[in-house]
Amino acid sequence: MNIAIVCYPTFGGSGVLATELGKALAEKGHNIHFITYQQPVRLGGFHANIFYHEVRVPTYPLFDFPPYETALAGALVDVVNNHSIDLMHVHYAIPHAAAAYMAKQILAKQHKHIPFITTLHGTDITLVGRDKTYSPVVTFSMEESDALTAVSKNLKEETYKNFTIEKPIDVIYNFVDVKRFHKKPISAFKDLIAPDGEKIIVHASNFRKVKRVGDVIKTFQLISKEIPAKLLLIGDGPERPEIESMTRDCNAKDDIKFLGKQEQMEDLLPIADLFLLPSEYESFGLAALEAMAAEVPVISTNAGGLPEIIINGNCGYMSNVGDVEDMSRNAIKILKDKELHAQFKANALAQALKFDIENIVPQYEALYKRVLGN
Ligand code: GMT
Repeated sequence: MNIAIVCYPTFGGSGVLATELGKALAEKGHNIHFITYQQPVRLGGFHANIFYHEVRVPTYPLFDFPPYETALAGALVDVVNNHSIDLMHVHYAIPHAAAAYMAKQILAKQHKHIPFITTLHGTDITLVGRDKTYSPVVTFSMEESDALTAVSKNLKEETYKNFTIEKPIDVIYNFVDVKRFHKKPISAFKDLIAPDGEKIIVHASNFRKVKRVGDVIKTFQLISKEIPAKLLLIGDGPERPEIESMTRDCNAKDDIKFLGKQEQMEDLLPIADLFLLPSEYESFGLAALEAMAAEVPVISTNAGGLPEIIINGNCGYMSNVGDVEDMSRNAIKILKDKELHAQFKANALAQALKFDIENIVPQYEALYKRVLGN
């Protein structure tokens, strides 16, 4: 199949998932055309079946806001016409689903019937998509999608709760390429971070409010009172200055390192002993799944779709949002008990395997065939 994929090219989970899906489909022989405003971060090197089309947004002095959605719809029409695209798959509803709808209508006038699939990822539904300004367009473009998918059962429920739509939603869970993450830790790197054998705790996110990174620092402070530990914070985003200043004022400041945005998560995660994800909401929690694939137990909240991914008391523990005492107690329990830690690590890997790329990508291929009527 020739498939056009639209996503955010940045470090967010939806862009990561869309890029990994495109790469996996290309490996299976499909031709994948990424249409984004910059090269997706996880795209990596050359692949004969992968094409990248940059959306250019011409500006004009009249435009206070360059019309990205119009530029994207135009780019979709161009790519479909010139590369015999069979279907469009857009990730994150805003504004991608509306642009795909527009492209579909333009192509229909040219007697080309090209379906589009919208994959809902999380904040496009639970936060920004619910905004009164966006909601009518999101509702319409979800309803007009030829198929609609959500990355967890929880996100499907949230969609029906927040929007008046009739459209059936297929749940296709996010996935991870377990082989890529299940590596031996790089010992020189581990020694550099934790020279005296301290436990290594990792958090990775886009540092938005919904991630509650402040709770990572609070939980870590409580942990480090009991166990020598180091905290690695991976990622960047609007809350980072606030978190940096909170860190400067805390006792454990010398044990906390900000690594910024990192592409090679598969090299970093294996050195971790524990992954912290205290989010207010996660539709899925792809970062936690990648940690589990690297055999790292997860301490998280029980919000959104996280209970669909993490088995409480088996490969991690889940607490109520904001309960940093409980999160630190659970973390200490795992880190202090060598046998329990080893068991949780093995369980994390076993659980990640359920979401392995090999189990999930065929579900997208089956959906594509269904939408194309094959
Ligand atoms: O908030 C983020 O992490 C970014 C956001 C995105 O769409 O880029 O992530 C959402 O999609 C991910 C991939 O499906 C999910 O794993 C995240 O849980 C989800 N984030 C939220 O629901 C807050």
